Amino acid sequence: MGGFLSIFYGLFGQKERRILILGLDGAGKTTILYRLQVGEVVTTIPTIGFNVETVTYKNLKFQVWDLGGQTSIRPYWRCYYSNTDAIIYVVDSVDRERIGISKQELISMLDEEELKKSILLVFANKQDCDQAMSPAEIAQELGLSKLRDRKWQIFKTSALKNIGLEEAMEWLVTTLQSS
Ligand SMILES: Nc1nc2c(ncn2[C@@H]2O[C@H](COP(=O)(O)OP(=O)(O)OP(=O)(O)O)[C@@H](O)[C@H]2O)c(=O)[nH]1
Ligand SMILES: [Mg+2]
Repeated sequence: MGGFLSIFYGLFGQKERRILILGLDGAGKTTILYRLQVGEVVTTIPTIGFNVETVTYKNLKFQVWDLGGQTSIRPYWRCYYSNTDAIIYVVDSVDRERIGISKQELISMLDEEELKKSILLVFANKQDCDQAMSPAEIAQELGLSKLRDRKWQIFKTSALKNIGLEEAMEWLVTTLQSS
């Protein structure tokens, strides 16, 4: 019985879920990755390429990919799309000027066949800043209410002050388990 159980858990229990963290450069993706992994704020430099780490939350293992968000790197995002369980799309809530570009990148990404079944979490990040747009404003700007056939949720986050990340992971775990 013990042997059977361990084979069972080996096959199913420890399956790593694949998460992509995407968003424009400077939105806070790498800061979020390491906040999730080591629970601390690390000093980052702009990501050229990617970072990948294993994050464990509530006995679930996640393989989390953080991709560089600079204009010249965005065309490579699609190389990482296959088998993605969830996308964390990070928005710099202070960056009003580029919210339209952020929307375009989000919409073209969600159009991709390989991501049709991926869950979407939008992080309205940098909420510790005075000038931050509210999650409602960001949801409106990104046109989230128009999304069809997609499980999505927006979260108010600050990677710097550790706001909202726990709540987002909780929603992710619940949503993954119910799908
Ligand atoms: N105030 C504030 N600053 C943040 C927050 N999250 C990240 N930052 C800062 O934003 C800057 C960019 O953060 P990164 O995590 O490197 O951004 P990125 O999205 O990985 O950027 P690329 O790798 O270029 O795509 C850094 O100076 C971070 O300290 C936050 O919640 N609040
Ligand atoms: Mg980065």
